[in-house]
Amino acid sequence: MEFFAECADTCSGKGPPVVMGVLNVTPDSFSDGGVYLDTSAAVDRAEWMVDQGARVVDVGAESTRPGAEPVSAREQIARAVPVIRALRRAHRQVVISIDTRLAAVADAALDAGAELVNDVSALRDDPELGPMIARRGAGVVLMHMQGQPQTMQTAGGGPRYDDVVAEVKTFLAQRLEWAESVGIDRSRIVLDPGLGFGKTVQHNLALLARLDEIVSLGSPVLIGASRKSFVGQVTGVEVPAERLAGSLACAVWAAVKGASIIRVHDVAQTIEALRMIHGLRGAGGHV
Ligand code: HH2
Repeated sequence: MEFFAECADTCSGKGPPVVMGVLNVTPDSFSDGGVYLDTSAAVDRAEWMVDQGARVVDVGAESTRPGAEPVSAREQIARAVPVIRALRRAHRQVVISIDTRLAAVADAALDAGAELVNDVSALRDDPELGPMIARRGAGVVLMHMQGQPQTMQTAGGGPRYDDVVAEVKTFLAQRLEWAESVGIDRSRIVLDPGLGFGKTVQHNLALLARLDEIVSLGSPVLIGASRKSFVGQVTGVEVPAERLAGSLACAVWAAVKGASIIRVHDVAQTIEALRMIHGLRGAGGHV
């Protein structure tokens, strides 16, 4: 089935959410920085995630963790494009997403075989990116972020909202409208509240707790909670790679609340948990 039709199905509860595997080809990502910087290690990791059932592989060549420095387009292309090209050659079915805020990087990634652009700035950082995605008929993830990665957790004494869920919802509705106005087909737009991006632990928890309010916008919603620091703070697990149980709890919760795509580092375990939830739903379970 075509990927975006699949996402629409998960929106209506017909299928379990799709799993997006994280592939960071960076030296400094918060949980796996430096591990997949080498192209062949990255391709092996991507193939492994596809074998485990990842429907999407999200290739990122710039860390957006709090405090991260921007990476030039040239460097992002050098890191990501060989991996995308090799993965596309090996797997025809997998959807490849490029995690970038820059049009030049997205353009090169689409040439190499990507079809989805995951932009944590929701098309605000590079004015060329939206029109380019429209021209090429690609899909886009529009994510909410307060501030910029370098300072988003610290500027002005820390993240602040009157009602985080209402404000994120309004922002996403406005960016959705803007993306459509530059010619991106609505059926190819995914929304993401951006857990951990300019948010305190309480803000992240509120967004998950009231996720149905974001889902009510009617577009597929992506949730990326995997291994994030708010999961560590709630569960008391310090090491990111050891935050599996908390990450699974978030994935299951997001599925129950109507998320369509779950972005994770631990693909096999997440798929297992989501299948269980889907089975319970099919048997008439209500949460
Ligand atoms: N989270 C991260 C990066 N990109 N994109 C979307 N749409 N949603 C997210 O929640 C999201 C994202 C951060 O996670 P990770 O890629 O593991 O870390 P880093 O940014 O340090 O590379």
